[in-house]
This record gives sequence, structure tokens and C-alpha cells, in this order.
Amino acid sequence: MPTALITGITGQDGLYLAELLLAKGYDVHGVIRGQNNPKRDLVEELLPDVRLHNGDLTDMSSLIRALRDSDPDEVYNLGAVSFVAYSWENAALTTDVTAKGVLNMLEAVRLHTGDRPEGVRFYQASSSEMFGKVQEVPQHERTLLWPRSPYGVSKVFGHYMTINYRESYGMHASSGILFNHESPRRGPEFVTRKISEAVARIKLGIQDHVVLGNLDAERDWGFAGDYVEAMWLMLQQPVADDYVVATGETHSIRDFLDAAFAHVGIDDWTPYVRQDERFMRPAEVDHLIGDASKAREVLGWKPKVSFRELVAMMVDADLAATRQGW
Ligand code: NDP
Ligand code: GDR
Repeated sequence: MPTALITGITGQDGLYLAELLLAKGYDVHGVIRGQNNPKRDLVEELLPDVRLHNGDLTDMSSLIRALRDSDPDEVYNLGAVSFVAYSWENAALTTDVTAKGVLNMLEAVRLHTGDRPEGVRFYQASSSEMFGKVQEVPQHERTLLWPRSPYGVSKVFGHYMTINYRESYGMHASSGILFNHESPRRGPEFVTRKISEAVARIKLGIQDHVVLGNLDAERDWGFAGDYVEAMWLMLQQPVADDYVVATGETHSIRDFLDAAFAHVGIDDWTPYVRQDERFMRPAEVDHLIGDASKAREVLGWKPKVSFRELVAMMVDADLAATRQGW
């Protein structure tokens, strides 16, 4: 039975990936931080077969311990301070976790594997946010990186550090440049979930509007459940590499609002949406659309859930959750 260790197991992707690996027969371990992490209960309830290890990406000795206690074949480094807007206000913390945390994990794996650096396969959660200021459309593995936030800059560091460990030590270290992927498990601070929650509450008459920032930004949105498959496929390849994972379709926040409100039978959302400077970013990433041909050709990966299906899935889940909370 192969063994996997996941950082960020309490996050959206960590939960989907753990489910996928358990279904494939893996022995799954996760790193969980904090003395009293409120999400521990959620993981234990949803995934009783996962073994949790206390650890933090800023504390390399805790990562070494988690590696020693789990002895994995595959490590998925999904842990990060992942909310872009927050990264301007907490640039140093974001750098410690999202940038230096990757180095800590790579170095911990290198120390753990000793003279068999290829013995553990490593996945780094890189991001389309690294492309930042639009240089090329669509964006692919060789597009110039021009990050626009402390989060994006941190992800660039982690991305190149992963490549560097592959090239310096022969580690089987791959980097997935994933474009935005969403689900009913998406944190409520991200725009898609903020909208799906608000639409459900507006439909049910318990909220009368939602306040957003820039409605013109465009994102290539896919379903998280599809994207964790790509992570796993990367680590099954004989040679480690970097892959863009995207749908190849882009939509603005306005498009998302159109689809989400239309799903509950509201054709004109303008009375329900307000804009506020508070949610505008110091530097915006205007237009993301990914070219995932390499993932399609080498990994045989393609997304299964369409944009409309994703929006409907998220709104339906929030309708159900809101009704249940009554
Ligand atoms: P989430 O924000 O849902 O999850 C982030 C995870 O990181 C949580 O489990 C969190 O744990 C953990 N974490 C935060 N700080 C630390 C720390 N100091 N030490 C250890 N773990 C920590 O993110 P997603 O699941 O959406 O994303 C997974 C990864 O993929 C992230 O690295 C993200 O940056 C990246 N990514 C995501 C994309 C997306 O569209 N979702 C696209 C491209 C990349 P806790 O519960 O304790 O807070
Ligand atoms: P993003 O996702 O920054 O792309 O990062 P987010 O959903 O936060 O923003 C997407 C776009 O929506 C605009 N926007 C708003 N965003 C939020 N959060 N709240 C609002 O009220 C709002 N109004 C408009 C933003 O300006 C932006 O243009 C996500 C994260 O998961 C990262 O970790 C990951 O690396 C990237 O996706 C790919």
C-alpha cells in the first residue's frame, strides 16, 4: 500500500486529495497545525482513516518528524497562506509559510531520504497567480512569471525552489501550476464561494445584498475534485516536471454572478450587488486563462466539470447548507 503525506490537509484541496488517495488504497497521513485546530474535527469525521501529525510549515523539525513517523512514498505540499488579498496585509507571514515553508518541506524531504533523494515523490502547489501581470494569452509552462502580490511572489519562490531541488539533488519534485479551482468546500473569503453563499441567502430571503470588489477580473475556474487528479497523475510519471492545469476557458466575476443568480431564477442581479473599495486589490491580476495541453498530452488529464456545472454545484450546496442551518 503506497503512503502519502499531505500538508494543508484541512484545506479545500487537501480534503479532496485525501479522499482520492484513500479511494486508491493509499495509507494517507496529514500535517495539521495548531494546538487546537478547529478543522481537526472535520478531518477526523470526514476522513477517519487519515492519520494526523502535528506540524507547521514554518517549523522544519516538525516536518522532519512527520516524515519520520509517516515514511511516505509521496508528499503533497498543499499548505499555504492562500488568500491573495490577505497577503498584502501579512506579507511577512505569507512569505514565511508560502515561500520559506516550501524550502523547509523540500529540505526536510532531502534530509529524510538521505542518499535516495528520488525515493520520495514531491508535489508543490504552484499557482496561476505567479503569471500576474498579463504577458501572454493563454498562459503556459514557459510564460514569463510576473507576480502581482506577496502571495504570488512567494509562490514563485516555491516554484523555482522545487525546480532547483529537482535539478540539484535529483529529487522527483513536480510543480502543478494550477489555475483557480473551486467547490462547495472553497473558503468563504474567495469570490466564488462568497457569491454562491450570498445567492443562496438572498434566494432564501435572509440577506439582501453582497459587497464585492473588482467585477471585471477574469479567471479560468475549474472544479477542485478534477484538479487533485492532476496532482496525483504528476507523481505517477517516471520523470518529474511542471504542468499547467486549467480548463482553457475564462470568465469574469460578472459572468459568475450571471450564472449563480440565474441558477436560482434571478435574471438581473444588479439590485443585489454593491461594490466597495475595501475589496479592491493594490495590484490586480486581470486576465487568466490557462493552456493545459501538456497536462492533457503527458498526463492524459482533462477537466470533467464545466463552468455552469461548477456554479450550480456551489449554489445548490449553499442552498442546502443554509436550509439545514434554519
Ligand atoms: P486552503 O486555503 O483551502 O488551504 C490551505 C491549507 O494550508 C490549510 O489546510 C491550512 O491549514 C494550511 N496552512 C496554512 N498555514 C500553514 C502553516 N503555517 N503550516 C502548515 N499548514 C498551513 O487552500 P486550497 O486547498 O485552495 O489550496 C491548496 C494549495 O494550492 C495552496 O498552497 C494554494 O496556495 C494552492 N493553490 C490553490 C488554488 C486554488 O484555486 N484553490 C490554485 C493554485 C494554487 P489550517 O486549516 O490550519 O489553516
Ligand atoms: P484569487 O481568488 O485571488 O484568484 O486566488 P479570489 O477568489 O480571492 O479572487 C478572484 C478575483 O475576484 C476578485 N474579487 C474578489 N475577490 C474576493 N476574494 N472577494 C471579493 O469580494 C471580490 N470581488 C472581486 C478579485 O479581485 C480577484 O480578481 C485564488 C486562491 O485560491 C489562490 O491561493 C490561488 O493561487 C489562485 O486562486 C489561483
